[in-house]
Amino acid sequence: MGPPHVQEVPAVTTTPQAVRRASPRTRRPATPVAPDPTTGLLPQAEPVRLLDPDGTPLPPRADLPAPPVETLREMYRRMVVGRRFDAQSTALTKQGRLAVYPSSRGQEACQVGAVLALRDDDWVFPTYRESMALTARGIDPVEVLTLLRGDWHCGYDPTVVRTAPQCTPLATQCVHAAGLAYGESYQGRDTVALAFIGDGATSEGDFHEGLNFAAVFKAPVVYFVQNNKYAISVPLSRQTAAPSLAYKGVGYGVPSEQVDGNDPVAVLAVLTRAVAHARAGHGPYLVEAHTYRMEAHTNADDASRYRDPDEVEAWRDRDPVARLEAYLRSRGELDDAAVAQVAAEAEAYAADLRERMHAQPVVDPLSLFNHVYAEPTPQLVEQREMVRAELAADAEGDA
Ligand SMILES: Cc1ncc(C[n+]2csc(CCOP(=O)(O)OP(=O)(O)O)c2C)c(N)n1
Ligand SMILES: [Mg+2]
Repeated sequence: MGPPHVQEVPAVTTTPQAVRRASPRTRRPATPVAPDPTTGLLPQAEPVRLLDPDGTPLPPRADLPAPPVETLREMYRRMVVGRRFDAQSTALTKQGRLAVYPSSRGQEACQVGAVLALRDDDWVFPTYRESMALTARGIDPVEVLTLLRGDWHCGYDPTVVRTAPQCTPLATQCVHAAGLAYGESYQGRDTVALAFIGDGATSEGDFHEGLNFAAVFKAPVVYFVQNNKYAISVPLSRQTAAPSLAYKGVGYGVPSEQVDGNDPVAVLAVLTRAVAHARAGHGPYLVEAHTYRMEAHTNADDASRYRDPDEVEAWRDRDPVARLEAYLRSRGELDDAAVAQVAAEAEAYAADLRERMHAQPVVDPLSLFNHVYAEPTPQLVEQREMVRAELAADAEGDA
């Protein structure tokens, strides 16, 4: 018998993986790919920008409708008037008419953009830095500056102008905004609350508690961080190791975006989208605007002790007012006459403010004790009585 017929083993031309795929017995079900839970929550890697620093428009974006040009013209007007108001307020500190003034020069796109993204019946929760936003909202500038003159806790009626008192304790406005927005939606109204906050204040617990509460209860709040690079003398690099402050939203399930805060068109477009998100019932939204504080923290601070003048100069080239003006001029929406008219309006606004702030305020010292609590505490009643007695003794001494 000859040797058994040995069938030649064919050369292996396929990989073991391919064999496994071909064999029904060994085929494994494809591992399901879990959806990325951060989808829609993380900001873009780079801040949104729609205008170059010289005002040249960048390609339009399908996901971000450009604001109407008439709104941009109005934005320009309010930014110019706002800048003049800001300079006048700093001057009033030097004339002894204001105790202190925190300037927002350089942050005009954020101050005015936030106001224009809202309806008049929405609520604003400002910090001490937002005097310009408040006047841009139409609140009388003397009423705005009453707090900084030290005459009264708040010069305007928050319920009438739908604007909370300016907060000096950092980040407390974040929880106030969450509570108000939740209350409004609970009562079936579609009001949105926008809370301003600084870069430094995002380290405060109240910022995190506000975000968390708003996210869990879908409160319609826009948290708007103006990252102006400093918390008094503390630079951002000593404040956070996060890739950007907008990344602080994801941990709470809050969608966020970062935007070039000196690009007025981008600021308005991003905030308009954020407000629409909140109003539609999707809960809070976090926006971080990258901007710069051109002046010192307040008139009482010397920024040259901790800031390189070259850094300040570099930001001067990104001026938001000049940027919007250049853009509107290039579109034929603004000419010399219109620019002069807005400048004249700003001068008249400042002159009126000066005149009224130079008038001696009439303040009742006892009003200091009003509205501190709904019901005054025994200590307040006692202190009020002490002040009253002292005033009476003074009056007797004068007589
Ligand atoms: C709870 C609390 N801690 C500290 C302060 C003192 N303080 C006032 S302003 C400020 C810096 C805040 O910086 P940032 O949040 O970046 O806002 P910016 O002033 O730059 O607009 C600090 C520490 C305060 N007002 N409240
Ligand atoms: Mg800051």
